[in-house]
Amino acid sequence: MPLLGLAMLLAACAPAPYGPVPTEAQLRWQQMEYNMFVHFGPNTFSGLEWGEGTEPEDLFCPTELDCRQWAATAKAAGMKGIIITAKHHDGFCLWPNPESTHTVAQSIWRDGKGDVLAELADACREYGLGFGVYISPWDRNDPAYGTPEYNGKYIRTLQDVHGGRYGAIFEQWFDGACGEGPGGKRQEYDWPAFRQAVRELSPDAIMFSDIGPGCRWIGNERGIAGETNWSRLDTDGFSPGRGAPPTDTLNRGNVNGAEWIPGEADVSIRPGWFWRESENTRIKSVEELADIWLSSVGRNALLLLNVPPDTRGRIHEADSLRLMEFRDWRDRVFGTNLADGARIRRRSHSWELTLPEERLIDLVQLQEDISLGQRISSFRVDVWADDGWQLVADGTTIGYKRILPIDPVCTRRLRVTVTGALAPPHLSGVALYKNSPN
Ligand code: FUL
Repeated sequence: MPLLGLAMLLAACAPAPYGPVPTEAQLRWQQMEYNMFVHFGPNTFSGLEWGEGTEPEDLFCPTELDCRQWAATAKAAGMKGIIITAKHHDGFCLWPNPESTHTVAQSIWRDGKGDVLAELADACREYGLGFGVYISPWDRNDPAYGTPEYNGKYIRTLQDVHGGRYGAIFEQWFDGACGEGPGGKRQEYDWPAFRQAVRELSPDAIMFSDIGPGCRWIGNERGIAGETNWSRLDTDGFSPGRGAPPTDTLNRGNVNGAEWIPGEADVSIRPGWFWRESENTRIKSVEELADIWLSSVGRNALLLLNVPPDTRGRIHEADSLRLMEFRDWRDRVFGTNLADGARIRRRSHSWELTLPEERLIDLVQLQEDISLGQRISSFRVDVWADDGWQLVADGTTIGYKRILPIDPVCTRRLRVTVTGALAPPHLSGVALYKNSPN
């Protein structure tokens, strides 16, 4: 049976949904797989990672801002969306936020008439990319920070961005950081009200935070999801930031978690989140990015790769070159599915593939139909060698996508066996690839 038949057979007899399942928006989000994170603001010009909030507005002055170049780069890199730091912890707003006096409107840039969000939202529309925003609740500039008044200002800030003038927003990034404001005080964040404000205006926006509700932080800033990674999480009694679940829980999810909250793995292509001249030569290699890919997208997470624009307001040549080299790697490896033309036989909980001829493989990709929930808790992969099955990989979760590196093996027959599942397993895809160049 050809591969088309394989997908059909794998999907035959769809079982009933089990446990929490993704919303349509979460399903679409998961399928994006790979998005661009953009850290841009006064820190781009000061070299700081966390601005003090006292920087003069005129510090922000990109000489050749070109959001179309960011979008063109993201598109060519194979990304599906861009999330920008509309407001980082220093409080500076990249749009003329009426709630703040620390914005592009008070800066010398374009005589105070500029709006980075408008320019980026337009560019994303033009290139068919999703447009998302990071709006930091922690604000080191706002004098009201640390008082009840601030929560209202923050909510109106969210409403200003989500109110429609930038079109649809696919993701709202809530950073959990909660440091001191200008008065030395910390804020008690009103998370339910923050979420409510976004939900009312952007019902389809995926809300990121340590505990969702749309997607969760993966527990580190290295882009590495757990080998076991459930898209389910228990959030009762937890809050974003200091009240978050332990990072290893965020990394792996909860096997019987009450809510569907898949993981998002954020990492920077450079050592820092913001651009610095001195880091132009410290961009992650294709090998490092490939490892990150296999450990994020390949472990049931979405990869959010930060590519910070420089003081011109352009993505630096060195970063875009690396993004294209990384895309070449993915095209080379994932462009040819070596399971093409395979015959498949299903026996109880195993799927046996017979390839048209012996093929050299070193990556096995498995997928579950997550629209029915995440069900598989353990599996093994064997290949036929000489006169018996030989184990080449085993693991726990699969989820939307699992890519398993294996020692290179030349084989015609491969078997995937589900050895543990919370409910009848439902594999939706098996693909085979070769990464090593020989
Ligand atoms: C962190 C922030 O403190 C960093 O500056 C950066 O924005 C990162 C993505 O999230 O919590």
